[in-house]
Amino acid sequence: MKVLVLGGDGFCGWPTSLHLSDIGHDVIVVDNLSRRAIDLELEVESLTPIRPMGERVAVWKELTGKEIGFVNLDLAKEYDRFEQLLRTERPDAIVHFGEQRAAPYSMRSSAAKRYTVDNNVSGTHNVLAAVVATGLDIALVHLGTMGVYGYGWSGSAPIPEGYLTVKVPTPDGDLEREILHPANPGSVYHMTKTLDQLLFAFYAKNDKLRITDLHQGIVWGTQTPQTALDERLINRFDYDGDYGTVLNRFLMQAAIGHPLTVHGTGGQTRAFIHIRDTVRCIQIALENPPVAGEQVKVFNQVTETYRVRNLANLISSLTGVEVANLPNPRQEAAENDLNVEREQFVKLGLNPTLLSDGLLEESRDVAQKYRDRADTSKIIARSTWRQGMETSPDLVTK
Ligand code: NAD
Ligand code: USQ
Repeated sequence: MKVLVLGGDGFCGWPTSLHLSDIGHDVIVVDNLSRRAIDLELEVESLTPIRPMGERVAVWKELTGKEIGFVNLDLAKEYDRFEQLLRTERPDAIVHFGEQRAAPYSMRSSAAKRYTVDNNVSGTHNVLAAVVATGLDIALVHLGTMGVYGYGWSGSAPIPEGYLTVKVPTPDGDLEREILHPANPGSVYHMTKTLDQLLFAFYAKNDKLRITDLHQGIVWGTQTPQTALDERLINRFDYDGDYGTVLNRFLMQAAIGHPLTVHGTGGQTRAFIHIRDTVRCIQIALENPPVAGEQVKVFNQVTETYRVRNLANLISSLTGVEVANLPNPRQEAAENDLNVEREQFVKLGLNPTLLSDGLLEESRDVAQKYRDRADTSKIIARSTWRQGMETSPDLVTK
């Protein structure tokens, strides 16, 4: 099938584009390279030396003979160009990764909050409006987040895959209804994902668009079989306080001997998935779209849950690097349990990659290889959820 990968230059989008191309799909990446621009703004670079998009697709063609198209386009600002692109290319499916995805970045200033809302909500709405305007039958797969559910709202009850069955009391007895799980975002970024959910619900109902929303956990790892084929195809590895996510940060910190930066007690429990499983899940979602008129299909794209301090202790025991308990720059529950339903992907053939499968070492080796590219002054998270919150000073690197 022909697939547009929106945000296909990013951490999840690039390996997904390669995977889909590898299995025979006709892939076109649409990306405005805003993530690379934010690196310049933050004066930080991916730990791995990612190549420009033009070189990436040229190397892929050189190695495999397969072509990946690239269109530099801003989804939030260039609606007409995007609609025209759909009319010209007539894709069978769209995978939508193209949003500002860092919670700390979304909280760092009024400008970053407004940018995140404008970019994510307008971009997603433009995609939906353009699909309707063209009248094409395009299945949309969107990357959402586990963070739409919030943490601890329903105690230890399992988080369902998108929908919750509730009982509404009436004089004639209880009515059973299925509703979208209540939204409980913990950052402006996560809030944009809860707004996306409403846009999807409306367009699935009103225009019978076929939409799948993947509520993905924190992605860890770097390489997939395709990105590992040649150093020029290497995937991005974010380690800085805004874009680096917790497990990859700990692996990078261990590789350079930096104390592991646990926020608070580390009692936060979060959901995780390896990048190799992300690309498989996207493939599965593309192969199992909803039919027209069906409600938005929601999958929890998660393979394991871990408490942050347990991850830190695991990596510390493997590497001997000490654990530092730092003031938490975020406003979040200090301790929470997380029980997530995740049967759908497994039933459809996902064979989960677990932390115990030996890939922790692979990611640490990648970090070790590029350790000289690390700027240790960028490691501590300095974006706070409210003014006046404390952050840690830089920690000395051994
Ligand atoms: P990323 O920042 O590496 O990639 C996003 C890509 O989208 C970038 O290449 C960026 O340039 C592009 N983009 C952003 N706004 C755009 C616009 N207006 N027009 C065109 N392109 C635009 O992020 P990622 O880690 O690859 O995440 C991809 C998606 O998956 C995001 O939507 C994110 O919310 C979701 N997700 C990521 C994780 C994770 O741990 N990385 C976890 C759960 C969900
Ligand atoms: N944390 C630490 N130390 C660190 C970094 C983070 O203790 O050095 C803690 C945070 O305080 C938080 C948890 O680890 O409690 C997770 O933080 P994170 O930065 O790894 O993940 P998060 O901000 O939730 O965002 C990431 C992606 C986002 C995606 C989300 C999935 O950036 O795009 O939506 O994971 S989820 O968490 O399931 O909502």
